[in-house]
Amino acid sequence: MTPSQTTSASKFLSLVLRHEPSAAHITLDSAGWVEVEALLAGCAKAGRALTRDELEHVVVTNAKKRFEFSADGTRIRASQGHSVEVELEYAPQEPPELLYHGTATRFLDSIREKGLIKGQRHHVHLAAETKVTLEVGSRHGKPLLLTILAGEMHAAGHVFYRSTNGVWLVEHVPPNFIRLQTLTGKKYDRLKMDPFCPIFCRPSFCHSNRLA
Ligand code: HQG
Repeated sequence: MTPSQTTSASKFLSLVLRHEPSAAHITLDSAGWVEVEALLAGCAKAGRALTRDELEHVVVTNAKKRFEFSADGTRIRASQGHSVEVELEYAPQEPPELLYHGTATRFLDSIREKGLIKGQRHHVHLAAETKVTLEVGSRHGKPLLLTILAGEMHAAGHVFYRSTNGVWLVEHVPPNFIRLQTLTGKKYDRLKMDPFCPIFCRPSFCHSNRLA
């Protein structure tokens, strides 16, 4: 498979396994799983034929590890990101002190008022690092990095889950647990060059930028 064929197949699988199983003539079980055989047959029927080897290639090479096989290899599901009703059955976990969320500046007023809400998805998605988080934000407009005081939230009783592919999931983030970092011009360029962001993600910086 060429890289563009792999990306195209991955996008179709995201659609089918997270949002619209009927696009490949399949149904998901209550935890989001489908038999691999049924998926391959459904993809063929939808004019998006894929061999088992190609499916494995898409799953293994996916940078965000969006899909997972069951232990016996007979079933497949998306690890997170669903809009269809599924219960992923992750166990609650204690999060690190700080987590990050990438969003766009145009959402800030609403986030200031309501906190982070899950919208169409089952959870608000948070990340343990900033680089991918910023890319996620830039899908929606001018990117904005929010630091989430996850340790404080957890201590206050909020329940966190971690998906198989390392995404932190939570029902809601109230505004008082969000710290703001504005990334424009030079700062943003510098951050892009340094994925570990040693300067702009210091807790002291984050804590000085209270959102509420
Ligand atoms: C924003 C990627 C207004 C929120 C990533 C985001 C992620 C608010 C947008 C996954 C708001 C929702 C999810 C409020 C939140 N008012 N806007 N109160 N609260 N928002 O696509 O987090 O590539 O549903 O900040 O890695 O962008 O799909 O969520 O900008 O894990 O595998 O509303 O997508 O993974 O957008 O992305 P989305 P997201 P994949």
